Amino acid sequence: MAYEVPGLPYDYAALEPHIDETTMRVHHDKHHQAYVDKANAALEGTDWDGKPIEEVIANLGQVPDDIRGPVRNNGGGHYNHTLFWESMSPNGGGQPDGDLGAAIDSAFGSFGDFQAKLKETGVGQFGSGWAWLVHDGSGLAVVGTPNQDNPLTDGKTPLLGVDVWEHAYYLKYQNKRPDYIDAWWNVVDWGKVAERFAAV
Ligand code: MN3
Repeated sequence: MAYEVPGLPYDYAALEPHIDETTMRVHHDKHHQAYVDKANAALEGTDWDGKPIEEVIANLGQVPDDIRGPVRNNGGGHYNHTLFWESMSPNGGGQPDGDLGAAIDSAFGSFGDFQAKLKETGVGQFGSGWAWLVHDGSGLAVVGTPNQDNPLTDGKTPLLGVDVWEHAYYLKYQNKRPDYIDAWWNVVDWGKVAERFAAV
């Protein structure tokens, strides 16, 4: 079955003022839709047609050469954005407690140190990409990826990602990517991140 853009679990304007409604409409309805359409077109008629997107992204090396590039970019775009929408909530913000909070303290020193590292990774990503909190098999780590690449392809499990493509923030924040990341913390759904962590 072809991929579809999942509906947002909240209203387009629900993340205001941190993420503006117009950005959410264009980002979700236009950008994500384009990734889905192009991923579907690339995979149609291949053995990978209908496979869960996680499986495709985790096994990119096995995808046929002639479609690997489009699948990497657009399949990655579909997976990354699906995770991104689910990682935000109008009731988000704050910081995680429980096992996830303890694991962040253990890996990075403190929640503030973790935030600084993720921000530095996102701000430092040249051009378009993502900054991620991942589980790398032994513990938590922060990594960056260019374009629509995803840590799954490197065998890591993404727990949280921030989209640092200009389309994610330019209408409201223009060139101020650091300000966008600062604001984005206010909508992070730590309950969702904790669920992913518990499942690793
Ligand atoms: Mn995006």
